[in-house]
Amino acid sequence: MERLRLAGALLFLSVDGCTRHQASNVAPVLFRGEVTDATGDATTVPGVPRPPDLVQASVVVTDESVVFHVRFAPGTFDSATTAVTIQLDADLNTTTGVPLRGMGVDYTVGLGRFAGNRATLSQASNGEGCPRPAAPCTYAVATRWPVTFHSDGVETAIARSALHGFDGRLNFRVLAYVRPEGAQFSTVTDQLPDFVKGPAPVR
Ligand SMILES: [Ca+2]
Ligand SMILES: [Ca+2]
Repeated sequence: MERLRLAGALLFLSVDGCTRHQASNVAPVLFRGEVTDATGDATTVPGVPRPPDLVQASVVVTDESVVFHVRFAPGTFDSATTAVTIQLDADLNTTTGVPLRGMGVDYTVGLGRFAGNRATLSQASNGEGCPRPAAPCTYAVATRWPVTFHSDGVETAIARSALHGFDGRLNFRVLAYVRPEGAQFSTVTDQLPDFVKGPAPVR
């Protein structure tokens, strides 16, 4: 038993050492934010046995990049059917961007269904329904970025320079959607943080 415990400790040290070694090769983290959400609180959707259930999201900002990582409860994420939108108030100014629940959303990051095998970075836009000087009410795809899918989630790295008016701090909220076969519209199944809470900070 003691030997097993020791082996476990050595394994832990070795993994930890590896992590530190890797970390020393990448740009230092300047700002970060991480939020968790309850498991089992996804909205029930007819025809969808296991609706997308968000459990964690993190944003890590370095000099060069902004890395987004979104995780789901086991068995509730399918990159072919789950759509993810990350709303960003990138200038921490509620009067710029699309006004939404305590944020002025300047950008959205789209992942999964609708975005395909890339992440889409879309910018708040004055569409036909909201000509200037009204506040923007829609988004236009600006750039696309590599994405990595895991069995329980998805991550992407976006160049920091792609976000204008961004000093490294932001507020964000993650929405997960699913569209049942034959349905006309997607349904939001979970939000992180929940709508009753404020957006998540990256500081
Ligand atoms: Ca959840
Ligand atoms: Ca804003």
